Amino acid sequence: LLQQEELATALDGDRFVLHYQPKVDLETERVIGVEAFLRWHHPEKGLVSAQQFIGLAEETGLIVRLGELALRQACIQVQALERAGFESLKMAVNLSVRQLTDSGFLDMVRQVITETGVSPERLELEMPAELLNEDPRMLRDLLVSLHDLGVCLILDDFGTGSCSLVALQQLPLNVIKIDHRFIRDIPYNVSATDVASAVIALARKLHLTVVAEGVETPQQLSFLKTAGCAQCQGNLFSYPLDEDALIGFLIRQY
Ligand code: G
Ligand code: G
Ligand code: MN
Ligand code: NA
Repeated sequence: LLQQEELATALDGDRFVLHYQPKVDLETERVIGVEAFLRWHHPEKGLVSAQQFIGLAEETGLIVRLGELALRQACIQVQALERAGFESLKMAVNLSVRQLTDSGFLDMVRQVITETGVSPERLELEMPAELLNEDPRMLRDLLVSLHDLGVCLILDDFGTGSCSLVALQQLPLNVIKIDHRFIRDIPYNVSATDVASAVIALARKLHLTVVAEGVETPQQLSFLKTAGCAQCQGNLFSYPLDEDALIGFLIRQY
């Protein structure tokens, strides 16, 4: 069992890294960005995935420090990719509600952008769909401030939980991501294919870019292309890769 103290010690000891999953534009079939996922280099357990510690980090509040570390690392990686010749790739960073509602969040984002010198347009912030359950005024102020910084705003896990269409239309969001649970059941489950098509059509009407995550098969890819999905990511293209493997993958692609 992973414990709070162990997590805090790992945070002090700089035991966390990011892995990056390529995201592909379906029209050009080229990599246009990556999504960063936290991983913990654990002394006994080896590489531990975020799924096994993000919940604990959220409950204990350690996610605030851990999230800052992830954002900084992601921005540093953008600069490294730029030096390696990949000058237009976007970097998506996952955020928890606990971080987004922290009073210091906006200043932290500003500070990290300034400190690392990253162009805000290269940065994409992924917000969980459950964020839309927060107080509407607070939410609007937060998203408008983030949007004003010039970063791209992604609504993650779309289709899970409830989401007001008014909010979807009125908040300064740029991208919605169809949750991998819908993609998983394409093309054999009619309700999953119906949901995916409907979300893609809705996103286009609202002038939002739509991304499908968790794409694993050529059948899913061809369904999503036909339905008009703009971007895809998933194990069909690549698992999340460490820094060196990502550069290798990109070099082979280009
Ligand atoms: O890739 P993995 O199965 O480990 O991801 C599990 C969950 O952890 C996903 O929901 C993902 O969004 C979340 N996650 C991964 N990295 C981060 C991060 O840097 N910050 C936050 N807040 N969540 C993350
Ligand atoms: O919550 P979020 O959407 O950020 O997390 C996406 C999750 O999906 C992560 O845990 C990531 O590791 C995982 N993932 C990425 N690609 C695939 C895939 O092709 N199939 C499956 N099943 N999961 C994936
Ligand atoms: Mn995500
Ligand atoms: Na998701």
